[in-house]
Amino acid sequence: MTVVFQRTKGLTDKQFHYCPGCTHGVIHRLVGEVLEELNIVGKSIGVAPVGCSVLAYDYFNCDMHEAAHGRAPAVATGIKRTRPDNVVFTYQGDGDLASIGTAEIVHAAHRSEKFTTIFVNNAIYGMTGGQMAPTTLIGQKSTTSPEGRDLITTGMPLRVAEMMATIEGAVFVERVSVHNVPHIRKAKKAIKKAFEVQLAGIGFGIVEILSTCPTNWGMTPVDSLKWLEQNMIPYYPLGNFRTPEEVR
Ligand SMILES: Cc1ncc(C[n+]2csc(CCOP(=O)(O)OP(=O)(O)O)c2C)c(N)n1
Ligand code: SF4
Repeated sequence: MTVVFQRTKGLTDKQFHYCPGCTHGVIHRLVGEVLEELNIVGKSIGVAPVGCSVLAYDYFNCDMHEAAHGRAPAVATGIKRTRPDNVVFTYQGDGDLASIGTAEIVHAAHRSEKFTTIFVNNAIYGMTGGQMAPTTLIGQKSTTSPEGRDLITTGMPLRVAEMMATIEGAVFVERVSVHNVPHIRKAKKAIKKAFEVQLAGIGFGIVEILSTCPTNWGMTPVDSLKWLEQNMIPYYPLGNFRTPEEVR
């Protein structure tokens, strides 16, 4: 029988534990496909976060290392410096990277550590039950902002890609989304480019991916895709912020 479609070799056979409609699964698949297409599954080492994707170590078909909440860039730094021939990536949520782990990602970018970060921004703390994250939108309801996020008391949501773009060591910075098929395809291109930057030995690369959390947003999977498009993209504009000459 001719095989016309199969699971990417970049992922294991394990069934995802993610909620229905959660786009963590889509992003896992894109990363897995890129690892397979670049023929780097066997030499890659991923660093899993704390958050809903804590079990990423079960899903990617490469060596994986778990990190404490927000510390994946520090762990990735150690791994990449001691094993420079391996391809190293972190997979982090917005609570992990943009809150408790802000210092780690900022300094890793300033040092231009030669690893790749997949940053999943779903505008909320998913795993712990829907608390406000630094990326929660103004007016967005969460368990710790039941009336909606308030500008005066909590400030503006953090735009990570824009912040990274101010750091010269962040040599590849792009924000993408996975709310529909054309954008999923663009997201894969950005992820591939970020890994190519690492393979070329240039420096630190990050892809911010706008993602859904239907469970904690209190929406159906379809409505959450629409909500992302209508509410997140206006505040978190998509696009490339920096690409090194070598991989253009
Ligand atoms: C040091 C430490 N502080 C807090 C926590 C609790 N905690 C676990 S996951 C999480 C937030 C996860 O949110 P995010 O990174 O956005 O990922 P998501 O679950 O939305 O994918 C928090 C605060 C922890 N595990 N360790
Ligand atoms: S709680 Fe949210 S982020 Fe976590 S698996 Fe469910 S939908 Fe995804």
